[in-house]
Amino acid sequence: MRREIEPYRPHEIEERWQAEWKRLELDRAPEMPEREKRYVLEMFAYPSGDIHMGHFRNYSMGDVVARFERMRGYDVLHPFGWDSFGLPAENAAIKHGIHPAAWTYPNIETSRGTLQKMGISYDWDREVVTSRADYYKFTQWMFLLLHRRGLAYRARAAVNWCPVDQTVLANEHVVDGCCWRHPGVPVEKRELEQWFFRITEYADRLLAGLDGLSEWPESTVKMQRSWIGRSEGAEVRFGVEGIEEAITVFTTRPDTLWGATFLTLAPEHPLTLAVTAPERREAVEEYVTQARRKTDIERSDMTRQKDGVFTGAHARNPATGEPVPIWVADYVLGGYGTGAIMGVPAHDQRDFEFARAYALPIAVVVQPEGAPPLDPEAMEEAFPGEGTMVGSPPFDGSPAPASIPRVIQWLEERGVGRGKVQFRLRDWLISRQRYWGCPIPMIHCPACGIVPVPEEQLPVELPAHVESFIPTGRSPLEDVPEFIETTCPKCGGPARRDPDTMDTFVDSSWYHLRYVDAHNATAPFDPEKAAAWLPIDLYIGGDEHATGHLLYFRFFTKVLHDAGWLTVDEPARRLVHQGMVADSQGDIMSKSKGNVVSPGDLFARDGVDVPRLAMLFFAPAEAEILWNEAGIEGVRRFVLRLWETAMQTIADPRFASAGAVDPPALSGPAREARRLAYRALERTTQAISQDLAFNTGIAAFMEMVNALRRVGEPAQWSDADFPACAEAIRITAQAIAPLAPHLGEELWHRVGGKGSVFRSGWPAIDPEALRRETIEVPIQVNGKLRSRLHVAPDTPREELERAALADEKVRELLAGKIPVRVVVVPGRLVNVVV
Ligand code: ANZ
Ligand code: ZN
Repeated sequence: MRREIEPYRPHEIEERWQAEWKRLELDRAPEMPEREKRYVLEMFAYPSGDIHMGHFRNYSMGDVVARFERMRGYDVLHPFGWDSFGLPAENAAIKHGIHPAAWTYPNIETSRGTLQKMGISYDWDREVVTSRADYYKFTQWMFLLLHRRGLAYRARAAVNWCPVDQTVLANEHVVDGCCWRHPGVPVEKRELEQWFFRITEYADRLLAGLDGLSEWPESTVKMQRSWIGRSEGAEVRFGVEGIEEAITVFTTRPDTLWGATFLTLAPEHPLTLAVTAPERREAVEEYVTQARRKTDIERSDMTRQKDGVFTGAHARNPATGEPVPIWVADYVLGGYGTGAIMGVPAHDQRDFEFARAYALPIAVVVQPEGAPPLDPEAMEEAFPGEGTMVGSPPFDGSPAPASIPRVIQWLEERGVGRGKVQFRLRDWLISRQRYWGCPIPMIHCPACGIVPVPEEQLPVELPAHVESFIPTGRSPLEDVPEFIETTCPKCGGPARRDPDTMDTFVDSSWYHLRYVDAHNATAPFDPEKAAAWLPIDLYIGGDEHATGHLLYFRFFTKVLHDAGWLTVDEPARRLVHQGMVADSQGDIMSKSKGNVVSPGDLFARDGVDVPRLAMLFFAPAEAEILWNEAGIEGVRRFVLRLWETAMQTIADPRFASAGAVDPPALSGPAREARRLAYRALERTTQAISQDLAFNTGIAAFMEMVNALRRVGEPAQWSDADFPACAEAIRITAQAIAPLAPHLGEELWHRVGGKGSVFRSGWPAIDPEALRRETIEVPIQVNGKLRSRLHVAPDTPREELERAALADEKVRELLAGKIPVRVVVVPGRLVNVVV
């Protein structure tokens, strides 16, 4: 007889438990952890519209881990916030003709609502909103700290400038040398006074710290390493005829100095025009103007034809004493090294191509070992390899590049060069001439110069109203007299505030610290709380931040460490990049492609747990997901089957009085179902604590439910099997709870659990139950018992033969001899005849 069972009603279940969790303050982290702590963090969000599938995936993953860690008895900090200043908000506001705040805050409301509906277990009491004065007061505090420590400074810098919009552009907004909004209109470079953070001061430590980040994706560590880009080499000075100053080049191959047959300056090198001969001036100026329009990426493209112009001037090679022509070429970048290079065409491919293009001399100074000598006339490419130094008098016969240290010493003794470590990393330009950002807490006084705003005057509030925030290349704040006009904190005279706002990546460089003490009104955070909660144990977010945010927040951590605010000097122990969410065709979901699935629609149909399980089931954390209906359908069927089986089990009169499991009394299928329940538990434990391959855990639950059904309808389970099957349901209720929280909680209460499942502990694995049932099969050699196999009862003939011959004892006895015959009686015996 089949009983009517209650249907699965996800919406009702979710609403009920979410209210109860709130009442229990399940998601609240204590001020200070009392037990061992776990800090689980997902990158916070730009409040652009509503939560999308990428968010859903990222936050669900973090939530699984946070809930699991709570169940295991840790004090868990799992907070959330909004990266709400910045260009996306401003651009959207311009587009819709509203104030950025009027766009931002309703979006936060909507998105928070969706996250709460999603049941993500955030401690909302610690929410941070970077555009709120209670937060950015301390972003300004951070700026002042950096300034005090000599890490914030002002300098002129060349920025991208769109002549149509009259605005500064980010590098990302320059496409093929033109403004992204105005194809065909070349971007210009403008010199502006800007604020910088001296991140280069930390280049060495940011690099060294990477060695300790063993739980970060290797690819990200590699990207940071090459972004920081440490190069060892030398600076060499070349005197210039007719001018006082020398041209200094940076080279990683000072051992090839004797082969330097020309110098090349970057177009923006300060000496470019100074050295240029009058008759070459026009050509050089024309070239410099052209070069301004290109991005560094275009300029360093190896495949591009290398062009340049001769300045008409010469320098003297300090090693050979020979004059060398000075050229200008845009393959030399102004922002790297010294912005000038020595051209060694025989040993550097770019220089080789350049020399061939302009018929410049090529001098071989390194000969390859055991190969015919290089002939400059016949060479088809540069020889950058190892060899013996030639044509380099004091060093002829020495190995190259192994002699570099000796060459550097030689240069230093003669005062024409020195060893130099060069980093690719540039200082971080943080000022923006935009409205919707954190005001820079600096004051410009005609008498005292640049004066920091005293800490007790923070926050410098962003005026709520500006005439227009449409970018014009100068900050809109300049036109707000109530903001801009102030008094100098030093002399009390009239002064002006700095009109610029900070890059939003400054806001996000320390938000993870604010969470530990989100309501602190007098300090960004209490160092004791930070010491207790940091580092982040698991950080989940996109890999697009590899050389941006993920470098900046390491930098801030080190600065705060040095200033005595943090005990750690790396922010996150473990980093995971969640994979993308694509549609069923494999196209990444995006508004412009029109292939987005809205999480809200999914929840309306299936509730949260089914799409959440599907999301986790589709692929391991770091792989891309192909979101598809068939997959959701499979997960939905599994959930319904589990629900139905659980309800039938509970409805059985034997359920309430079910005794302990008696393993030897179990039928084969029941023993297998029990084993699979423990395997699902084991796999889920591993997945969450190690590889985040949640999909394997969910697959194990699916197998387990199928195995339970193979034991029969619950009403038909034998009295011996019943306790084992009921136990499988009970384990599932707990072990599936991190993955499908509402379902888990509901099942937990239905099977008689007390209190929230998230406070019920994590079920222990019974290794005995995990063991697959095996039988013993004796192995004979020439009829004599020699060893035993432990295999599944239904192991086929071939498998038994293979296993017997692979047996160590048997192999010893055979000593390489090939058996005449192998007799196999499945389930009984193997006899090897030699
Ligand atoms: C002479 C030479 C000879 C070089 C040779 C290489 C091989 P990394 O490893 O990237 O640091 N270089 C220096 N400054 C540059 C700039 N601003 N723009 C473009 N190229 C620049 O590479 C350093 C090498 O890149 C330097 O060593 C210099 O070329 C070039 F057989 O100097 B070399
Ligand atoms: Zn003053």
